[in-house]
This record gives sequence, structure tokens and C-alpha cells, in this order.
Amino acid sequence: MGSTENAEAIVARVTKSIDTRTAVAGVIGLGYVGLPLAVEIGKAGFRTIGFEISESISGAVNAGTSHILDVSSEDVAALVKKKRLLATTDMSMMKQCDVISICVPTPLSKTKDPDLSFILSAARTLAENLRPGQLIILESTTFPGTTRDVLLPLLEDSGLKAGTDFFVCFSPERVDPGNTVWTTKNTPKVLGGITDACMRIGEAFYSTVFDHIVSVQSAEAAELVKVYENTFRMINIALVNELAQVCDKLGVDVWDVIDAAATKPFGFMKFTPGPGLGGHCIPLDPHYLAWKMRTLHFKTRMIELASEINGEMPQFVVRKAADALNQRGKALHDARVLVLGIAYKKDIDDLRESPALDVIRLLQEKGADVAYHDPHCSVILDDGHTELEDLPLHSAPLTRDVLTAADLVLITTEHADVDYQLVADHAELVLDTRGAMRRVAGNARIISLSGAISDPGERARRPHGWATVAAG
Ligand code: SAJ
Repeated sequence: MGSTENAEAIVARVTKSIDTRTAVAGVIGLGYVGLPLAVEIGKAGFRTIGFEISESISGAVNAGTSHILDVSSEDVAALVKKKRLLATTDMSMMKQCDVISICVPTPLSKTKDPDLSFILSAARTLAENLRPGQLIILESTTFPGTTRDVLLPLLEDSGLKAGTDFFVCFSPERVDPGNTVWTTKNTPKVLGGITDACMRIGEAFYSTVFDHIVSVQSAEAAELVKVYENTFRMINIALVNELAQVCDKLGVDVWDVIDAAATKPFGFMKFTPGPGLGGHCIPLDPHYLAWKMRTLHFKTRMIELASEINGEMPQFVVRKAADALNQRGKALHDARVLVLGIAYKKDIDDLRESPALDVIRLLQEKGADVAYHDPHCSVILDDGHTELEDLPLHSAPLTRDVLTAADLVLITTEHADVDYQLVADHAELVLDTRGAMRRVAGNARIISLSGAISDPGERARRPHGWATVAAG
């Protein structure tokens, strides 16, 4: 076997090894994308090798433990026991793999430029271990052209030729952390190949792992599908965040408007406002496309504007907090503020890019005394780029005493397992940026993101103003 085999013969041989499950699969990166993928490939019947740079993650997987919210340790342990899943830091084992998926991070640099360092490192390691017949599938979200213009040349440094000696596809990950309805296996899987032969082998392999394959015309099309999906979300989230500011100006409850608009059975998709945009995808991925288009002298104005609007939401929320305290005759300075819910979205434990951290930072900068409670995030550690004071900061218990001691409770992320009735009963003042308090009522004065107020005791508590006294 070698490059003397023609592409068709190699395609037939690899396809047969896939059909008979004798092909060995590899997954580079066992994070929130790679570990679920490795488990599904193992479940599909392939011996799967997970390549990790982290000894601790590799060891944990081999011990039958999952470090990922959506992957059960039972599944990992069962596959490890059946020798369908093995984690390793020995990258030379890539030689043993017939198909290899790359699931490494694609972060942004400080200047919002693509950071392809993880892809470059994986590609160089792959090139050292590349052999004829291997299929390489890039899953990391990136700008159109990365597979063909960045990954391919590095792999061909091996001396092998893409499309004849080895095969390359792009297939974007579509993991929605915490989503139990749409999982790795049943979410339609987009796939684009560098050549037709690449596509056919990619389809042969991924159709054994995923319920539904969506083939597109090229790797670039597949890359663009992904950044388009997440740009769509980012822009619509910016639109609804701007709507919240519009409602604030008009004195209209934004949730009232959104819920009514969402009754439209066609032509509308519900998004909800909040304190900003979090996570490791939505705030970042559109900037991969914006960066690429800038190199082609094209300005993606929608992305720039949406990023600006979403980025301003933490400041908008802190202004609302200051206003809410001011209405009670209190200043933000030295105010005791309990930030409630800090994960980047509902019912998960991930703090990456969470806007709640920006809100806490801004509150601290204005002299507020900030504590937080989040049942999923027990501590905010000093990881070197979280610019908060007094780290590590531990989650405070959500008790009657903590709530009554707070001058303001600021809800930045809603969680299903938080008792908002307890908050309504014992907090004095609540700023709710997520609509978490809409179904409860108590003694608290509750102000929504767009300024709508519910205050059962408002009339009883209205103080006689200076003007009234002065007028005698
Ligand atoms: N957010 C809002 N309002 C909304 C929706 C989201 O403020 O109406 C905020 C969230 O609070 C969060 C951020 O946007 O801070 C991102 O939320 P997200 O729901 O997009 O969650 P992610 O980033 O974990 O996962 C998304 C996937 N989510 C959904 O499709 C629901 C999907 O877009 C991608 O598969 C995934 O990113 C990815 O990996 O690209």
C-alpha cells in the first residue's frame, strides 16, 4: 500500500474498513466537542483513540470518567472497558488511525483576530504521522478557506497529496451544551470535502456515526454554514438587546413585547435579551468571518454593529442597577449587590465570556460590594484574565439572610434550580435582566431589564418628598 494505489482503490479500501468497522478512528481534542464525538464514534462500533495534550483529561477518560456536562461517565467507562475508547497523549498513535477528526479550540486573540494556533499544532503533528488512505476531518469553527489554505498545505508537507493519497473534509461541530433534545448524534451534520473522493469517504464514515448527514458542495461552504449560523444568532441577540433599550426608553415591558411577537406562527424566531453575549462560540465565531472578509476588503457591517450592541449590554445593566438603587436613595458605591446566576447561559456551569463577569467587574469599579450566587458555578478563580477584585470569589448561599442583607439582587443568568420565590419574598430590590422573576410575586420591588417595575408595597412606601415638606 502506498501512493501507487490510485485514489479510487484507496477510497474503496477505506470505505470497506469503515463498513466492517475495522477502521480505527481518532479524535484530536477531548473537550465539549471532541469527547461527545469520540463517544458517538465508539458507540458506532469503531476503536477510537482520543488524542489529548492534557495528561489529567487523558487519565480521567481512561479511568472511565467524563469531564463534560453532556457526556456520562457510564458511557465513557463502558467504551473504555470494551476497548472502543482509549485516550492518549502519545500523538504518534495517529499513525494507527484511518479516520481522524480535529476538535481543537479556535479562540480569538486580544485584538479579535483568529487564533489558529491549536489547528496549526494539530496539523503539524498530523503531518508527522500521516500515511496514505487517511481521512482527516476538521470540526473546529473557523473562517472559510482554513481547510484548503491552512490545513491542507501543512498536511501535504508530508509529501502526500490531498484527494489522492489522503482525504480531507470540513464538518462543523454543532454542539449546544446542556441541550438534551438535540445531541451530537441526532443533530444534522454538515459535511464538505476538498475533492469528490474526500466527500465520499467523509460521508461513508460520518453516516455511521450521525443520524443525518448534510452534504454541501465544498469545504468552504461547510465552513461558512457554521459561521453563518452563529452570526445569525449573534445579530438577532443584538437586535433583541437593542429592543430592550428601546422598551426602556418607551416604558414598555420588553418581555411583554417578545412573548406577544413570539405568538406569530410564521416568520418570527424568539430571542431574549440579557446582560450581554457569553460562551466560546457566539461572541467569537462571527469575528472569524469578519476577519476573513477584511482580508478581501469587505466590511461585514452587521457583525461589527451587533458586536457593539451586545458589548454595551453590561454597561446598560450597571446603569439600570445604579438607577434602581438611586430610586431607593442609595448609591452604587458601597451598595451590597448580590449577582444571581453567573454562568454564560441557563443551567450550565461554564463561565467562559460570561457577561455576568463583566457586570461584576463594572460594579466593583464603581465601588459596589459584590457577592454572587450560582448553584452551577461554585467559585470564580483567578485564571489570569478575569479582571475581578478579591479572587477567588466563592458562591454565597442563597438564604433569607443573604437576600435581606443585599441592597440589590441583580439576576444576570436564570437557572431552573434557583428559588426565585425566595428572592421575591426576602429581597428588597431586584433587577431582573432575564425575566426570571416574571412568575413570582412577593415583597421585593422588581425592576426588569427594560425598566418595568412590579412593587407590591410601592404606594405604602412612597416617602413624602422634600418639595411636599417645603410646601408645608
Ligand atoms: N443568548 C441571549 N439571548 C438569546 C440566546 C442566547 O442572550 O435569545 C445568550 C446566552 O445567554 C449566551 C450566548 O447568547 O450568553 C450564547 O448562547 P447560545 O444559546 O447560542 O449558547 P452556546 O454558545 O452554548 O451554543 C451555541 C449553540 N446554541 C444554540 O444553537 C441554542 C449553537 O449556536 C452552536 O452549536 C454552538 O453555540 C457552537 O458551538 O457554535
